[in-house]
Formats: sequence, structure tokens, C-alpha cells
Amino acid sequence: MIRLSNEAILEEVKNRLPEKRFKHSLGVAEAAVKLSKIYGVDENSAYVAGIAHDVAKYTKPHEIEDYVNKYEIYLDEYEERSLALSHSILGSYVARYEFGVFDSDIVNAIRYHTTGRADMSMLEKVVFMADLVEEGRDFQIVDELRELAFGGKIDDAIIMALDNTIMFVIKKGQIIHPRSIEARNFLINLKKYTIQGK
Ligand code: DGI
Ligand code: FE
Ligand code: FE
Repeated sequence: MIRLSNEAILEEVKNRLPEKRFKHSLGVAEAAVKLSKIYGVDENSAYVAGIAHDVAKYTKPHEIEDYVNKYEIYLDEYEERSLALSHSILGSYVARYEFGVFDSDIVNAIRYHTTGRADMSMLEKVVFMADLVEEGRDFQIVDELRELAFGGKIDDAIIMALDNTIMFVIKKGQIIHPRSIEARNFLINLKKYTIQGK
């Protein structure tokens, strides 16, 4: 299929999400574009990934089954049990097969926006952080995250964000996805061995 225009993607996302979630998506696209300029990432990719990142957030259980069969999606044991973890995976397939977004960097930015992963591309990092620092977000450390993310310290922002999310998930007694841990370990190692030189 031919890739939908940005306007058509926006319309598709709007039709699939409640008002509040659609606004969040606009906020993420805006924040992602701002971050893309700071970190030298393709602006349009950041915009499209931002708009589409939560497109599958309201997928109903029986629709998950349909998507999995139709697009031969593999959900691991954690993603299988939790829409909080699967919506990003499902959304990446919606972008690819329903919006015609075949750019693998955009697809991966959507796919890994919830947990992050080890060795993320700059676009993946930008979308991961934009999701958390967009204008509509309000939680305790959001201003610190904004300062780091918009201040050229995206890796530090991601470490702080992952720490926060992991602690939040632990407090709720839920399972941490191994990718969240791997994303954090990767960046901690990078800091340890490159910046401090130890
Ligand atoms: O979709 P959003 O609400 O914009 O944000 P998101 O996709 O970053 O996160 C969705 C939810 O997933 C959020 O409540 C935090 C949660 N989450 C993130 N990492 C993990 C997780 N939940 C579990 N169980 N395990 C994780 O590793
Ligand atoms: Fe999400
Ligand atoms: Fe989101």
C-alpha cells in the first residue's frame, strides 16, 4: 500500500482514540518535533511516530486476537497479558500495514515507546521521551525530565524516566518487562564506561 499522508494518518488516529488520548498524541508529536531539532533527527519521522505511537491504545481484547492473526504478530508472555505493554507493539503494525509507514526506524520508535530497549536509535529515544514530557503530562518529576530532555541530555532523561517507571510498576506489584531493564542497563553502562571513564 501507499503511505498515507500525514493528514490522513492524523485523521485515522483521531477516529481510533478518545479526545484526551488524541490530544496526548498531538502533544507527543509536537514534543518529538522539538526534540528532533535538538538531536538531529528527521522531523517528519518524529512527527509521524508521535502522532501514531498510541494508535492501538484502545484495542479491544477480541481485536488483539484479530491483529495477531492478520499480521502474524508475536507477543511475548508479558505483552500477551497486558495492553499497557502490547499497545506499542500492535501500534507499530497498524502504522506499517494500515498507514503504509514502512520506515523501520519509525516503526521501531512506535514499537519500543513503552519499555524502551537496549541501544535505541536517536528517533526511538526522541519518541520515548516525547511521550513523557509532552505539554499535557503532569507527574512529580516531569519538569526535571523536561529540563534534561530539552537540555541536550536525553540519555540522562531516559535513565531517570526508566527509574521512575520501573519504581511505579514495582509499587503496583506488576511485572517489569525485561526490555525496560535492558534499556536502563545499557544506558547506565554507557555512562559508566564513556563519561566517567571507569
Ligand atoms: O501509552 P501511554 O500511557 O502514553 O504511556 P506508555 O506507553 O509509556 O506506558 C503505558 C503504561 O505502561 C504506563 O502505565 C507504564 C507501563 N509500563 C511501562 N513499562 C512497563 C510498564 N508496565 C509493566 N507492567 N512493565 C513495564 O516494564
Ligand atoms: Fe503508549
Ligand atoms: Fe503515549
